[in-house]
Amino acid sequence: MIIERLELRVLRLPLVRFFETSFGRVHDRTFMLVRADGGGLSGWAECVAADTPYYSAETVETAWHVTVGFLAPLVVGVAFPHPREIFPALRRVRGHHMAKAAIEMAAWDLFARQQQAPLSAVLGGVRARVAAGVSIGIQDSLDHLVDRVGEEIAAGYRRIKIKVKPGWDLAAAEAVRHRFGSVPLMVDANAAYRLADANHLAGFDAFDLLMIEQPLDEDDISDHAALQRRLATPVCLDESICSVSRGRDAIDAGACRIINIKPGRVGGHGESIRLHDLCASRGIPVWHGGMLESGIGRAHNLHLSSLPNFTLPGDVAASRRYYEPDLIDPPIDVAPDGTIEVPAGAGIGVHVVEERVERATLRRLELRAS
Ligand code: OSB
Ligand code: MG
Repeated sequence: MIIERLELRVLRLPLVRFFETSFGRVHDRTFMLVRADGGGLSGWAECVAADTPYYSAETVETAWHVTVGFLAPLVVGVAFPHPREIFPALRRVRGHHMAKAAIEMAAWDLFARQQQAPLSAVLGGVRARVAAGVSIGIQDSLDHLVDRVGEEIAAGYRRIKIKVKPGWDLAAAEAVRHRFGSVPLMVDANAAYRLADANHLAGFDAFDLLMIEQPLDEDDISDHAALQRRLATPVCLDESICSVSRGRDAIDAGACRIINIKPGRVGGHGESIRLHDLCASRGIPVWHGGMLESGIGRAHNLHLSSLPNFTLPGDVAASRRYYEPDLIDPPIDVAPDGTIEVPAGAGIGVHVVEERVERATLRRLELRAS
């Protein structure tokens, strides 16, 4: 395959509802969108870097800078036998996995469309529907939180995740447990704690949680291992798993019992498959994370979630929870049984509404082989 032309855009979409994590509240999402053209077809993907360096060091601006200056020249006009060859070809550029993933994933979509196959089939997926969970942000009060959780359970979601931070943690988990009994529940701290908080975090053990996600800093693999030894609740890592080899180190160290896979964080679909396979071989269940994606990134996530070791419900929810309208038509929806269909058409299998893309665009650039 050859990417003859790459189109980059920066888009801004308002969120249906604000989303708050331990690092702050957001009301909209600014992100880079990539379109890769080749052989008369187009592949699409979005870069999950945000406009702030709070979840990860990468931002929209670093992704734009690195893509335009360093990544695009390594891929545009270059023949690749398969999209899995792209990530290794970008090795000269250190880090910047979210920027690399956006190009790589657009290439996978283009490749699958050229094969006239759904992306899931090309990735090695085995499921036509995937189990959906939701991630519920920090709310203004525990009453609001309980109301929000109730709405999502009524919509059919199979697992509830609530965001926590110091000052909004044990009482939030307790309120949800108390009101909704045995609902599958987990918490995500987005690195808001220190190992010195281990006794406090052990308080979560009283609530029979599926897992606690990323309690400590991204770099703290050995601290996570020490924390896991003190908790009955399984630790799941998100931010820390910034590459396949970091995933292997975390498993070897006993830093987690579960891993959240986000293709943007590890460098795309090829690296996600390698991480998925590694986890399967080590008996570590995985689930698919979310980054408030538009329908384009969301569709990619559904295809990847159809791989066999995604045995836990992911943060792959209906588009209407995030953007209305979304960039795609029809939107992605959840069935009353809490599953979402993996789109069956070629590539990511969703229709991108180009007028909506155009309307949300803040900046645009076209790159061709020189
Ligand atoms: O930590 O999983 C996270 C959103 C933005 C950045 C980080 C995270 C999240 C979510 C939301 O939890 C998942 C989603 O609904 O897309
Ligand atoms: Mg997380």
